[in-house]
This record gives sequence, C-alpha cells and structure tokens, in this order.
Amino acid sequence: MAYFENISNIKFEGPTSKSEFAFKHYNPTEVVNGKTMEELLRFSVAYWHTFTADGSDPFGSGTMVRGWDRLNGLDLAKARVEAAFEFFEKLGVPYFCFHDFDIAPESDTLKKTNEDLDVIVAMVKDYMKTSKVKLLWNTANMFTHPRWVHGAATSSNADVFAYAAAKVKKGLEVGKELGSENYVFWGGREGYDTLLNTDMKLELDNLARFFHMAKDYANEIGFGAQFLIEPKPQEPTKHQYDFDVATGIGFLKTYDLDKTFKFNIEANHATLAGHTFEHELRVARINGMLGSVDANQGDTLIGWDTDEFPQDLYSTTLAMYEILKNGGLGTGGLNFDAKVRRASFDTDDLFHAHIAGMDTFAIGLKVASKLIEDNVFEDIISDRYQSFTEGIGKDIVEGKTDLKKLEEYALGLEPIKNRSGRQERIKAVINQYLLGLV
Ligand code: XLS
Ligand code: CA
Ligand code: CA
Repeated sequence: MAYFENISNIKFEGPTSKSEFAFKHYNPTEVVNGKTMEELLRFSVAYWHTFTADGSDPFGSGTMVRGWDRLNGLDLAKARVEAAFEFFEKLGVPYFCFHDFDIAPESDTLKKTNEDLDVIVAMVKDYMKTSKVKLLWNTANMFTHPRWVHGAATSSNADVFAYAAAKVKKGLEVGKELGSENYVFWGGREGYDTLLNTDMKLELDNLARFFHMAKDYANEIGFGAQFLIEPKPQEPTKHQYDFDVATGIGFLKTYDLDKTFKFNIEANHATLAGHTFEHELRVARINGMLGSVDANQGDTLIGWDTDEFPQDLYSTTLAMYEILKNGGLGTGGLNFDAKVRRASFDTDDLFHAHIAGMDTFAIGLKVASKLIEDNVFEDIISDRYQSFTEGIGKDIVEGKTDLKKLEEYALGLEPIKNRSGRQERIKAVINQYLLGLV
C-alpha cells in the first residue's frame, strides 16, 4: 500500500520552479567544493519525528493524520517501515536514523521487546537490500519508560544501569546488522535535578564505565561505527551532564574516551546552551571531534527544544562553512531531527518540511563554498591576527618567550594601538554573498 500516493519522486527543478514538490536549490548531482551535494550534505530523515510522533504536546493529544494511524503494536511498526521507505525513496535522501523504540514497540519485558525489535529489524534489512537508503545512526531510547526516572547509565539504581547496558548491547548488535555508520548516545536522563540527593562523582564514573563497556562490546562483535555523543544542556533533566561540546570534551578526556567518541551536534541544543550552532560546530572541529549534525533550528522566543525544520539561511551558511572547513562530515550526516508543527498535520507537510530543510542547507553549502573560495573569513582572520606572525607575537606562538622577556618588551611599548574588529562590515559582506551579489 502507498502512504504518499499523490507524491512522485521529488526532483531538482531549479530556483525559478513554482512546483510545491520540487527542490529549488538541492541538486544531488551538482558539484560544489569538489564533491556532489549528495556526498557533502548526506541528508537523513529522523524516524521518530516523521513516522512515530503524533503531534501531541503537554496540553493535548495527537493531531497528525497518518495512513498508519488505525494500526497497533507490531502491525503499526510494520506499516511505519513501509511508509518510511516510500518516503525515503520519494524524497531521495541517502540516510535515516532511529531509536530502537521508534521502529518497534517497547514491552514490559526486555525479552519481548528484543523479539519484536528483531522482527522489525529483519524487515528493515529486507527493505534496505532493494533501496539505496543507508542507516546513518541508531540509538537506544533510555528516557521514555518510567524505569529511566533516575537516569540510565547514571541511575541511582544498579538494576537500571544493567537494563541500560542490555539495551545498548542490543542496539550495537542492531547497528551492526543494519550496517549503521555511527552509533549515538544522547543522555536523555543522564543528569540530575537536585544535588541534595545526587552522588555526582559516582554518576559520572558510571557513565564513563558504561561507555567503555559499550566500546569494548562493539569491538568484540566487530561493529566499527563511529561513536557519537550528543550534547544538550537541559531538558528533560535540569542539569544534563553533556551540557555542550566543551563540557563533553572535558568529560571524554577525563575518562580516556576522547579517541572513542566524536560529537553529534544539534542546532537547537546549541541554542539552549546559549551558543550559536556554528559555535558548537567550531569547538568540535578545532578539536577534531565533529562527527555528525542534527539539522534543525530552535525558536529564539521560546526557551525549549522546539526541533523546527531549518530555514535560517544565515545559520546554515555558517554551519556549512564549519563543515567544509572540517573536510566534510566523514561518516556523519545532516539528520533532520525536526518535527512539523502541530498544526501542520497533513502528510504533504512532511515533504514540504524536508524539501525546505534540504534547500536551506543547499543554499548554505553554496554560499559557504563561495566564501571559502574567496577567502573571505580567512583574509579577515589572518589580517586580524597578523601580530602573531612576526616579532614578539611569533616568539609567543613558537614558545620562545617567557614572562620576564614579555615584561621587558611591554615596558618599551608606546601606548598600545588596537584595530577595529569591523563586525558590522563583515556582516554586510555576508549579506552580499547570501543574495548572490558577489
Ligand atoms: C532530544 C534528542 C534526541 C537524540 C537522539 O532532544 O535530540 O532526539 O537526537 O536520542
Ligand atoms: Ca537530536
Ligand atoms: Ca532536540
């Protein structure tokens, strides 16, 4: 059965196209910066928002109208797989991502949950044989069920830690079975609400023990996927342990896990941490730890995780700048961890949202590539830091000086002259590039 009957394969028609169901900017075969757009952007659909979520919010029940609504249990899970592959093919995305709990129902016992998961994984694997779509990453949902109330790997209850270990063991096996290129850990409930009842040191030590065990098991079964940590500052717990990339790096280095993990960076989580998307990408990039991206955007007027489809060209341009400077995303991709608004309940809206997101990143890619080709930021930055390429600055950078020598130098200085940072001028230049006027 077809779930998106009225939609044909989405094609690139160019910027002047008036068609609702066509790409205006994303042209998978167009070469930008030496690679095709498809190779550089590596788009992925998030199973949970697009096939599992129903649009419910804390004030009301689901609003989404979906062809698979009338089903339950495993039948529902199977229908979603059929719908998902129809959607992937029609949209022409190379990847998808899921939590175990998105693709198969969670039962009261682990045994039954795993059995159901096996049925659906076998079905997904079958579909993957005849489809070009690959698994970007999978993960374990360790935040929805009431057992995770005190956390998973950071729970105060050792039985919960063991249950979480069993879920991740299964997740790694599933990832291997489906050839996943990455494995994600988002610490949904790995944090705390009050220090009054929390042994923070034990929780962090346990989290590290958990990650080491996961890596050991992945090695044991020959699952070579890149491990990714996804930072988020708060929600659902008040203090999430993986607050942002910098905090994550501190944790990974402390526990000798920094060679095992890279980061999956979500735009909306960056905003919640009080950073820009490009800030988080930059911190990961300069530390060699930019792994993958959850491509969405938040709402500046709302203080929670709204997971909107990306439409901000300024942001995708600066994000694609970081990604191109990183030499691409490696095994990572741009995963639309984004949901249509509650009032956008038609299945057509799923296409509109993804088309808009893909076009928004395609524009970002093209503009970023032109900015790099013209050395716009590189020239500004090398000029700004020019004082470190000669004289005393060069000595500082090369470690050839010390406080005494610097004091001697400083005593001989005329009043120090600084130069303008020219931020407003730079922003005006970016606008010219965005408008395609350069
Ligand atoms: C929630 C997270 C989650 C992760 C995967 O805010 O974004 O969806 O991406 O568990
Ligand atoms: Ca995410
Ligand atoms: Ca989010």
